[in-house]
Amino acid sequence: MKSSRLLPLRALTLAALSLSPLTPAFAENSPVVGTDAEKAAFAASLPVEQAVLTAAPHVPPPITRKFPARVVVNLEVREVVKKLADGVDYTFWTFGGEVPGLFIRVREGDLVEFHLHNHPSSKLPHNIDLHAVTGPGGGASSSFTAPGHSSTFSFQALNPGLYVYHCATAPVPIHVANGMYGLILVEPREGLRPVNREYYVMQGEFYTSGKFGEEGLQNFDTEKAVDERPPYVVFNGSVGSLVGDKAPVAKVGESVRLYVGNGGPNLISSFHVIGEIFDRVYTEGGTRANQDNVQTTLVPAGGSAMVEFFLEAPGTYILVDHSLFRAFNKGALGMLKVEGPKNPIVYSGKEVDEVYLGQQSDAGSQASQREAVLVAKKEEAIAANPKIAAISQEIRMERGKKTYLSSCFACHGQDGKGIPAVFPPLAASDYLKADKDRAIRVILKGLTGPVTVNGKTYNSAMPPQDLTDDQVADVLTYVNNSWGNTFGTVTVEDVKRVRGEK
Ligand code: HEC
Ligand SMILES: [Cu+2]
Repeated sequence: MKSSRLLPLRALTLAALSLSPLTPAFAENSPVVGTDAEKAAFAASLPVEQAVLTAAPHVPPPITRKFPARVVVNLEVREVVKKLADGVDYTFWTFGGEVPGLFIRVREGDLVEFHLHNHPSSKLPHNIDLHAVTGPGGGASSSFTAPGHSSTFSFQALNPGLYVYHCATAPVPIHVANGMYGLILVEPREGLRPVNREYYVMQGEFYTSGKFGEEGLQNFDTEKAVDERPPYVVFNGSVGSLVGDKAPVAKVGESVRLYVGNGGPNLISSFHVIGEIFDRVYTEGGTRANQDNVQTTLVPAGGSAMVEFFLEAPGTYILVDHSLFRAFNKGALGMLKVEGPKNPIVYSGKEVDEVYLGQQSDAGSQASQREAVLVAKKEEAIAANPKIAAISQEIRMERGKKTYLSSCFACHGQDGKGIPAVFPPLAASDYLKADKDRAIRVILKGLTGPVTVNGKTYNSAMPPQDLTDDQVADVLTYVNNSWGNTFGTVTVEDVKRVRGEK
């Protein structure tokens, strides 16, 4: 913190309050020491603004305000199952449903009114420790929030810089290891140097019970975490999050600033962009560009860096943790795609992604093809095994029943008998039995106009049902095989085919 801001300004503040509380001049000289009442008056004197929060790799727009505001941040904690890699799922604990958590951007001197919401579906309490906070715990104890509750606290962003925030609920390392971190940028009063593009990249490791690439929902492995042996080291929460279509883009002749964070919980990142040199680095996320012409910058666990570079030549630039097995074997690899005219003087042309990734991507695609064949074989084997088939059918029926009870039951009734003259029956329905595809269409698109079921005409309307392909297959399989119906199974492939119809 800056010592100049420690002067007690209470007298000045009170004088200003009684005058014109909204003048920016007053607000810039906000109180450093004050009572609750003075704090409330200070808060009331500031213009209020809702913070724009963005999911990586996006960054909220630069702040153009020349005076402080009361910035309201609403951040929701959610525990969600998401993709960690192709075929690999993980239960992430998140700030805003994303790993890393949503990017927060405020200005030096802002009063940040923080609302932390913990979604009712969460299993655990969570909180937030923002490294941008001056105060014990960085907000942690004020924001401890049980599932289905919200906490509010406020802090003044005294020090500009790029800060990590994270959950600090015990056991803290597990909350962080499950994805509970993100970045908050406190822009200096005078703003940052203007650039054409800004992106948000944050590294973190995941300690899965399975090896890298082992399919299915993975559990957290405490032993690997304690030993610092992560199967995954990734940017932005998953392998491939910044690759291919998802790669951030820029153009030749543009300047780029990357806000690089490292959630850890254990490893230090040797952040490097293959094919670029950082013109400027703000080491450790401080506000002074303290080094020019840097190849690789260290980003500590629980720390950050800002790097800026100008793009002279088109092509694909590869973002890595230069601890290279992490990049090529554990996922810490992203891309920046730069379009524009060739610049043969600066670079002759052969593209870096072919040089570096060619063999790997060939091997990768061969492996993918082989894998697809094997997965198909596995499915065949499963389908041919009557015992597994019977269990799968039972699972489908139970899932279908759940969907039925939440989506259909209100109209068609628990016993599928419907209501005479209003809702047609599904039990023993000749209409349902006659045409499987038509039944799928009814669910996807709804049904209106006269329809005859078991000799009786209904002329009403069924709204389209907003269900996934799986849910449609499950619910129709359930309906087709309940209440005495034996109308056969509906598969996901059936639903996909019908959904694809013109
Ligand atoms: C809001 C009430 C409503 C809901 C919810 C609803 N339906 Fe219907 N459904 C109807 C009505 C009304 C019709 C007849 C439409 C008409 O008269 O054209 C119908 C017709 C049908 C038919 C064709 C006629 C028959 O009896 O065989 C099927 C099959 C069907 N619904 C299945 C479902 C399934 C499965 C769900 C849940 C995923 C569902 N419906 C949800 C009201 C509903
Ligand atoms: Cu937590």
